[in-house]
Amino acid sequence: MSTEQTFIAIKPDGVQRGLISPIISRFEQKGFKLVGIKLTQPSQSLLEEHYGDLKTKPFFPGLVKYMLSGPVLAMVWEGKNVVKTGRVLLGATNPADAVPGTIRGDYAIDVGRNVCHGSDSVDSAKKEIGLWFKKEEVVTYTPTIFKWIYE
Ligand code: IDP
Ligand code: MG
Repeated sequence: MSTEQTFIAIKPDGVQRGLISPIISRFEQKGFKLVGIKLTQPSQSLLEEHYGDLKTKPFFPGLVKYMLSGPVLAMVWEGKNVVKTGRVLLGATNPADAVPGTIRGDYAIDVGRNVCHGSDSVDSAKKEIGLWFKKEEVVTYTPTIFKWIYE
């Protein structure tokens, strides 16, 4: 059984717009396992570290302000290829390029209000999970339906 994990977050606009349940549903219905979840107001320093790679981008101050504008639903999802497939479920960064059927394709218009975040590699997932979650906040269990999801 794959224990690959990814960090998925519903950004402040997604929380404010009532998109928590439809976004969670897509990951649940796909067959991925939820192993960590919390509604949290991230600090500026956490966000600056989370988006550290984008520090030099012109949109960085606006991105941090956007992410500070309200609570974020932080989650850890687990399963086979969950990092890559999680990004497919989210859709392209710019919702204008995100195909219908993806979260950003269905629920967003502007890149600066793209409702969700997903780790872009297994390494960044590990880093992000460590940043947003304490070790004891991520659980281990085996769903009884797994034999109907994995061959
Ligand atoms: P990702 O979220 O799909 O991984 P990144 O390139 O890592 O995309 O950018 C992080 C976030 O920064 C995006 O999700 C989006 O909210 C924001 N962002 C990226 N590019 C732009 C831009 O050109 N203008 C405004 N915000 C942007
Ligand atoms: Mg990214």
